Amino acid sequence: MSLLPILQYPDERLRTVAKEIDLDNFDKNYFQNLAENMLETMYHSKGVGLAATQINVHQRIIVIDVSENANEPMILINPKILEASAEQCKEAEGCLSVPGIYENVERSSKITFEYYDINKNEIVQKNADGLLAKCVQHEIDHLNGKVFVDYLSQLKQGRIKSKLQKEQRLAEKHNKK
Ligand code: GNR
Ligand code: NI
Repeated sequence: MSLLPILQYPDERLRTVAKEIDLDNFDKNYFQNLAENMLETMYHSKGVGLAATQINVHQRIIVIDVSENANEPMILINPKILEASAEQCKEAEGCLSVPGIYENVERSSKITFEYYDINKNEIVQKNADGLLAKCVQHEIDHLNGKVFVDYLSQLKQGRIKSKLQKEQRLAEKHNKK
């Protein structure tokens, strides 16, 4: 297992739209290994989700664990939202690609989604609300090249960009010495 580096906003590679994974030529070992490394990276960073986009792999796979004890990992291949409630809820979100920033984002409060389950070898359908619903929407956004910051005002986006670029320059300088 290995920790993978996470792309940091405003890295343009976060804008890449991920490719559908071909289930007819499915390399189970490759994706099992990738998912395990993604989970290790997510748990290490205390996140509840991670999309492949964030580790610069542009295929439609995400991992999620919203359980209390961080012991219920989910691996979702080709996740798709089938239904999203008109009812919205507005709550603070964070992102491992946007460290230290927490802002309110409006999302559908309930969703129906489907994905290919790597263990069951079949497509499964689920309903979700609460944190899981938010997380699935947040991760699928990543696969579509979208980051939660995109929902904020231009003013806030600009401030967040400057703050993170400044932090990244400082970290780079430090790493060289
Ligand atoms: O760890 C995370 N917490 C979180 C909180 C509210 C809504 C979405 C998330 S996902 C985020 C991890 C992450 O960046 N996933 O892409
Ligand atoms: Ni994120």
